[in-house]
Formats: sequence, C-alpha cells, structure tokens
Amino acid sequence: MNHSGQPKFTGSIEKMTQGPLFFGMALAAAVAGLPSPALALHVDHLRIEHTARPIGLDVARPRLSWILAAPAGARGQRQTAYQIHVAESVDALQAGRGDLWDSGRVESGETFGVVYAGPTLASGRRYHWRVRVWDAAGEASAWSEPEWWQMALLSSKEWQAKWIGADETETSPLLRREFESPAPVVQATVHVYAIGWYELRLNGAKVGEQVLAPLNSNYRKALFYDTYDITGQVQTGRNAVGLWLGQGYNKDYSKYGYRWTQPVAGLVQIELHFADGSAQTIISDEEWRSAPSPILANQIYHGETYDARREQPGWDEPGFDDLTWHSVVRREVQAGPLRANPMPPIKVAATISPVRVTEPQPGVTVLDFGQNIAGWMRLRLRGDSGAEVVMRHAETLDPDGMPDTRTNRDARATDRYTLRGGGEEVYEPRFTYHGFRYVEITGLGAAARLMAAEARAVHAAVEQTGAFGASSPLVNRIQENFRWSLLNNLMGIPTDTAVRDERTPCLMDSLAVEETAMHNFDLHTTYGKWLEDIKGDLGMPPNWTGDQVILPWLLFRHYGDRRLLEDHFDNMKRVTDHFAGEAEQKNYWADGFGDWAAPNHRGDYETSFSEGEVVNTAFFHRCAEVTAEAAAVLGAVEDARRYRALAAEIRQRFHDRHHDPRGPTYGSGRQVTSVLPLAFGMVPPADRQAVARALEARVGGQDRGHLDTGIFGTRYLFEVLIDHGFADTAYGALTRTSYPSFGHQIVMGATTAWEQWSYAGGMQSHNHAMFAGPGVTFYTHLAGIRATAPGFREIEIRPTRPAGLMHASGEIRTMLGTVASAWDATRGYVHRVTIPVNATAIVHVPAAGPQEVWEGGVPVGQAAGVTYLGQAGTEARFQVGSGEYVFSRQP
Ligand code: RAM
Repeated sequence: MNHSGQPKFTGSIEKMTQGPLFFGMALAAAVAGLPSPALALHVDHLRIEHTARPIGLDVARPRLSWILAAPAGARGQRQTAYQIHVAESVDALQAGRGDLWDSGRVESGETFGVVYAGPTLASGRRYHWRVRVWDAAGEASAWSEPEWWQMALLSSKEWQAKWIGADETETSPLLRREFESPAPVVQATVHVYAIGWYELRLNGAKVGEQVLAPLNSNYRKALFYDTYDITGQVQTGRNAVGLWLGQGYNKDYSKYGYRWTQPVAGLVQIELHFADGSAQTIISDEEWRSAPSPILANQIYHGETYDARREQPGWDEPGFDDLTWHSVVRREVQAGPLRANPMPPIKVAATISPVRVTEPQPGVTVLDFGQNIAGWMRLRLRGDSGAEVVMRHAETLDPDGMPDTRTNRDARATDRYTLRGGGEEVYEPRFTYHGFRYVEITGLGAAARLMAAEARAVHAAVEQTGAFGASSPLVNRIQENFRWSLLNNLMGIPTDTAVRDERTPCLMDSLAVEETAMHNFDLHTTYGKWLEDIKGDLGMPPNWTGDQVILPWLLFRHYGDRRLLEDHFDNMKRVTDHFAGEAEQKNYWADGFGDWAAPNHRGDYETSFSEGEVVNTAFFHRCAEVTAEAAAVLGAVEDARRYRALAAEIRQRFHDRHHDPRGPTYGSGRQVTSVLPLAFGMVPPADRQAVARALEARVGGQDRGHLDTGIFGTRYLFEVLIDHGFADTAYGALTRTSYPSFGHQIVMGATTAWEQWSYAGGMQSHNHAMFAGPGVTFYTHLAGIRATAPGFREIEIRPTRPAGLMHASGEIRTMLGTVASAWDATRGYVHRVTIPVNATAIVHVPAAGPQEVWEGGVPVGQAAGVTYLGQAGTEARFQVGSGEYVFSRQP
C-alpha cells in the first residue's frame, strides 16, 4: 500500500516502484538525440489502430498516430504538417524511401486518426513506417525511429486450418503434430483460435505470454483469434507444435455470459516464409494426434485438478513417440466470423508474495496476499509422487482465520495438484481463475513440502495511462481499490466480478465506470471490441442497454475516435429509438435495476433495486442527448434536431411527473434523484442551484454527511456537488469512514471496491468494478484535468481544493501526449501544469487577479506564452499552449 500522495502506477505490482512515468517525457526526448537540439519536435509513440507493433491487424484502411515532444522549455508548440513513409523493408525506409506509400508533405495538425492511403495491404505482410513533422515555425523534425505492423488474414478464405478436437470425454486434451521446415525461416507466424481456452506450444516452449486465450466474445458475432510471431522458435528441420485445450466459457459458464455449447476444439495455422520468397503453411487437420493431459478437471469457477504423474515430457517437442496417441476428431463449428484480436491479450500482470502465513487449524495453511486479485497461485513443491495439495481461494476470512468462501457463492475456487515426486515441481493452473486474497492450502507435510507460493494477478494487459495521487492516504487507497477492481474485471470482456459464479458481460456495471477506466488505462481497443460484443442487444432498460449508445461518445471524447462514432452511429439511433418506442409501455422502466446496490442492510438481490424510473429516464435522456451530439459531429443535421427534440420531450415529461417544487427535488428526493438530473442537464437552468442546494442539504442533513447512492448516484454525486459549489460536502462524503462509505470498506480491510456498501449479505462480492465510477472525478475535479474538445485538443485545468486536501496531482497520457496537473497548497499555492504539443489549455489559478499570480518565477504578465483571459469568480484564468508551467500565488 502506498500513501505517499504521489501518482503511483499500481495496476501492476511489479511496476509499483517506478515513479511517475510521464513527467519529463519532453526532457527525455530532448536528450534522446535530436539532430537540431534547439527547437525541433521529436516524433515518438507511433501506433497503428492504437496499437504498438500489432502482429495481426485486420483493418483494411488502418489509422496511424504519433505523439510529439517539444524540447524542454519550449512552449506553444504544434504540428503544422507531417509526412509518412511506409515501406516493405526497414532498409528501404533507411535509404529514405517510402516505397509503398509516401504521403508527401501534408499540411495538417492531425497526429492521430490519419488514415493509411497507400496501395491495398496484403494478408500476413509486414510493413515498416516512419513519420516526420513540421512545427509552428516550419522547422522539420527528424524522422521517427522506424516502426512496423503486420497484417492478419484479411479474408476468411485464407483460413485453411480445420477445426480439430479430441474425444468429448477429454476435459483438457493435448493435440500435437510435427512438421518440417526445409530451410531457415525469415518470418514465421501462427494464427490460433480455440473453443474453450488454449495454450499453444512449439518445440518445448509456450508460444507468447497470453493466458486464458482466446478472448471471451459474443461468439455469434466474432471469434477473435490470436497471432504470434514464431520466427525465433521455428527451427530448420523437425518441429513440433502442441495445442493444449481447456473448457473455458463452456456450457457450465453462466447463462448470462457468452458461452459455447460445443466441445473444445482448436484451429491452428502456421505460415513459414523463406529467404527465396517461398512459403509453407501448416494447419490443424487430420494429421494431428491427441491424448489426455495431466489436467483431470478444469472449470472457470470451480478450479483445476492436475495430476503431475500423468505428464508426458517431450510431447511438444519433435521426436516424441505419439504412437499410442489417438487420431484427432474433425469438428464443424457454426459461429461468427474469425477476426484478428484487436485488444491487449490477457497476461499475468503481477506476481505477488504472501504478506502473512498462518495455520488457523492443524494441517491448514492460510496465505494472505495482501491484495484482492483475479488470477491464481503458483506453487513450488517438493515431495512424494502421489501426494495431493489442495488450494481453496477466498476473498475474506472468518473470525477464526479460516477462508470465508461465502462470496464465492457456487464457485468452488479449488485447485488440486498431485505431485510427480523426485525433485522440485512448479505448478500453476491454466484453465481457471479465481477472485481472491487468501488461499487455504491443505495436504502439506512431509510428503508435500511447500518451497514457495506466489499469487499471479491476471487481466487484459492494458497500458496504464493515468496516475492520480493526493495528500489524503484514504483517497489514495480508494483510487487504488478502484484500479484493482477495474483490472480484476478486465478479461476479454469487462466482467461484473472475478469472484463468484458469474463474470459475465454486465453493461450496467461497465457503463458506470468507463470514464474512470479510460482515465487510468488505455481502453481504446478493449472498449472498441466490447462495443462489437454488445451492439444491437436490446433486451434491457436504458441504464444497461444504453452503454452501446453512450460508450462510442465517451471514446470519441477521450480518444478523438471519429471512425468509431461513425461506425456506431446507426446503432446509437436504433437503440435510442427503441427506448422511445418502449418508454410508455414499460412505464419508464420503473422496475429496472435503477441506482443499483444503494445502501441496504441486507445487501442482497431483492433489496438492491432503487429508483428505477428516475434513473432509467435519466439514461434515456442521456442517450437522446448523446445521439444528438454525435449527429452534430457527423454532420447529420436532421438527426441532431430530432434527438435534441426527443431529449427536450423527455426532460419535460420528467419534470411534469417528478418535480416537487417544495424540495426542490424529484420523486422521492433520495440523493440520486437530484444527482442524475443535475449531471445530465435535465434541470431547467434557473432551478439548478436550488436543486443542488437541496441535494447538499439532504446529504448534510438527513443522510448525516454520507452518500446514499448506488452505482450511478455514486458515479456523479461528488462532481455534481463540487460543480455547484459544495466541494467540502462532497469531499466529506468521499472521505467518510463510517457506513456507508468507501472509507468504511477500507477500515474493514478492503483492497478492492465492493459490490454492496455492506460487508456481508446475500450478494456481496468484494471485487466488483461497478462502484469505481467516482474515480474519474479524481482526475477531472481534484487534479482538475478536463478535456473540453475531443481527444484533449482543448483542455481545462481547474482543480477543486476542498477543505482538508493539501495537494493533488494527476497525469493522463492522452492521444496528444501527457497532460499533468499537480497543485500544492501546503505553503502558499503552487500549481505545475504540463500541456502536450498540439493542445491548448485554460488554467484556473485561485487569485483575485493576474497581479497576484506568478509563473515560472516571474510575474505572470512577463511569462512567455501565458495570456490572462479574465476572472471566473475567485479564480484567474490563463490561456496557454503546450509546455510546462509553474503557477504560484505572489510569493
Ligand atoms: C449481478 C452482477 C452485476 C449486476 C447484475 C444485475 O449478476 O454481479 O453486478 O449488474 O447482477
């Protein structure tokens, strides 16, 4: 746990020792060898379709992006033109040729969303590219370092591989074949997909670092296959490829999830390329052989049973005798088309040692890993052949120190390992995962000695792009808990919980936290894939189904992704129209989940519903507004008008039906009934302040300074209060330590966000992401970083300074580069701000006028590149361009 108050990258424990990653990037770039040290921009962070060096890209007209860094001290820098070279070899690039595509000099400030416009890209081909730019003064940068990408199989016809499996009674079969590589390969690639989970092996080693692959997805729509570069692993002469299959999201997975009904099967296609230009393809087919594996049972919820005595050493190496193995079974698979996986795969992100080991009962060892995670344990053992060790996972302990598995519900979360004997053995499961902090191990003793135990935290390997820290250890721990719950629930889909027998696609849970997630992690491609999964599902009310309307808009705002908005626009309209069509008949979804999981002492399903109609009407309104905004961006004038009119109608109806002028409140007057109308602009402007005051009175009075909200009220409560001048009340509720509050959870030992405010109940996981919604407010309001134009091209830096908070800092790596804001009021007021090249910002400084403000050690009037814009109440506003700034109040 780190309470230093500085931004810390804690999503991965292994990275925890690193300091802030992004401050000083410009400086580093300046040192990293600019040819003309004085002024030129530095081009870095080249991405294609938002991905670094994708090995399997199946976008026909991919989009390119880069990030610019200005030399230290430079201000107001921007790009005025760019040039892109794409070539079929690095040598061509280095010889100065974009032999496939040379964009020529393009007068443009665009650094992302630049569409490749060269000749048609070919399947499996690797392309090399580089960029240079011209800055505001017309100075050319050096060319960037060369980067590359590789295309996937662009048409399903190019898949020659056949679906193969084993006898249906095999829970986790091994499949293998050998092949010959007649000459050294210059490029070797493998594409793989499986029904169930797979581990791919080549010549005795695992291919890639992925676990729990392939991704869970809406299988009716798309199967996302993985591609690996195996150039270094293929040897001239004999090779062996092995495919190990597990059950994954099979028929025993929740009926609310995307699941398979067919038995496990795999699809493998290896492409070898040789120096003479020839190629060879090896596929999964009847030539493969199969056998049972040491995994005797595996199930996503219940765990894995592994008998190491049944290992077949060498099965994935050439020369292994597979005479006793069986022929594989050909399978016919009816499912959506195969597509290249666009999102970061699932990996082991951290390896954690136990912080405490106890023996609450004789023969029972309990490990505490100090952090609630999703994943499994890795054991090192020595002992006798046939001895069995059993691991039971839990989030909590009972008063006697034994695992309390109540929150697992029907997930048995138990892994069993039978020792091979004769030396050290290492085991970690492959085809299951658990949500846990504690593990009970039984079976240890003379016959099975534990040499080491580590927890392996597993999630989609998203990049960390945000950091937040403040002077309050409690707020920092809340931030930490939010991050962990988000990561623990980021697999192929955002899941509800990693713990019990669910882990399903809950659009409502995701909707409540997507902005927080995007401020902390790079979710561009992950959410793009998620939108493909959920597009067109119309079964639920707006606060669930509305995710597919609102998320494209959030992605457009955060990443400036216009193509995604275009791609989803028709669906956004369709879903909003669908809501309009069913609103009356469904009584405005009065029975919907509403402000799900507001404080309720029982913490169970029946008592978790609240304020269905208010919440769903608010989200219906939000969908109409967002659709109108998207229409305006895309130039669909008539649609913009129509959805604005719909939003106005919804507001009117909402007002007529729910407004109580005496409050002034809406409906029951519970917090969420004011929070959402204020957050979503449903309150007539003239009434806003009065409604906010009534909300503040409710929080401070009847609710004794506590929140009284479920996932949506909690998402917006704090920022609505802050935006209306009640920062102290907001901060008070945020930092309460009595029930119901995040602080209460933390006092009770929480290292992740919980499903309910109460500790125990009928439906109470301690590892749910859905309450992490206020995390975005840490960035937007406490650190004060807000995008006022899509993709952070325009930024407002306007921190809130509630009583009791002495400093706060946030950094976000945006499409343009790092935005940072760190203020400190411990002595006077100092505010450090970093604005990336190509962006402009308005910075608010608490001062009665510019005469009170200094920047960079001089009166602000003398500071380069800072323009006073006027006062906003007690704050002076300044316009700045890119660069680093240090504002302070007159010393
Ligand atoms: C449970 C989930 C989730 C919620 C639904 C309604 O199944 O855990 O959090 O979205 O209920």
